[in-house]
Amino acid sequence: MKIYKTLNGIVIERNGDYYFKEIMDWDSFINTDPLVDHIESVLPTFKRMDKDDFLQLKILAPVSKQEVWAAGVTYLRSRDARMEESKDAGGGTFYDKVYLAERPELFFKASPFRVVNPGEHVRIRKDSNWNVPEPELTLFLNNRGKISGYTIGNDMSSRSIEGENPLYLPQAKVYDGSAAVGPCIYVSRDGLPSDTLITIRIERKGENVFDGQVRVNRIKRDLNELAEYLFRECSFPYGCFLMTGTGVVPPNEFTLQEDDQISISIDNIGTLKNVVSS
Ligand code: DO4
Ligand code: MG
Repeated sequence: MKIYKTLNGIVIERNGDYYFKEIMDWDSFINTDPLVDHIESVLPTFKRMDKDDFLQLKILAPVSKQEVWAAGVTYLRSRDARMEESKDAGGGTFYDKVYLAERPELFFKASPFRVVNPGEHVRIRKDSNWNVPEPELTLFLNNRGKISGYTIGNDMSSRSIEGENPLYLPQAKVYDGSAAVGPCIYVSRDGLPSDTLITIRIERKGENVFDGQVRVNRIKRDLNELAEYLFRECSFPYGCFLMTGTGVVPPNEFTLQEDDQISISIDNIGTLKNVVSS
């Protein structure tokens, strides 16, 4: 099942059918545990709607009061790319070490205010000349720290700023329009299959300029372990979103440009589309 936050209320998609309710308390709704059982029990109080009507609704990022966090260097491809971009700054070994370390890299990515809705503009920094999207499976962790659903995240990043000095990570990662999340929260009793595919396409003036993909089972870390580390010394009364790291990095000569269209798809969840602006 998929849960959409829209301007008018909540939509549940189940087996291709759409159900709507004007519920405004998103935070309580998504923190009910177990979420799948809650949705099943309240679905009869929702009104069935046509797909065409659903497509007219303004879909928002599934974020209300939740912080967005991110894990880094969880795939080999990310480790290699960071080691390369930071070699002149002497940062290379940090990434190698964190890839192998017991403690994962976790960083604060965005307050809700900085999260961009599906279809809207993600940004590249004006003081950065090397910018990439990072397509990431994103967990919804409820206020008990349990993985309760899955969505798609784009961890927009400045490679020039992070590469100059790893201590610049917050500036490379956190700025207005640096995170997109959505289009829904996917919930399932069985979680996600381990061979779930993440794909990304970047289009420029109607042409594909980058295509990449990775399967979730290439990740080095267990998803529950990432959640456990995040909740060790942080509480999240409304739950939180955790981007789980990128396994796709465009070649070094690639940088995003204004008006590029980014589409990130993950099996079972859907596609998150955004346009780039500066
Ligand atoms: O270490 C820096 C950030 C890495 C990251 O965002 C990723 O691997 O996805
Ligand atoms: Mg990332």
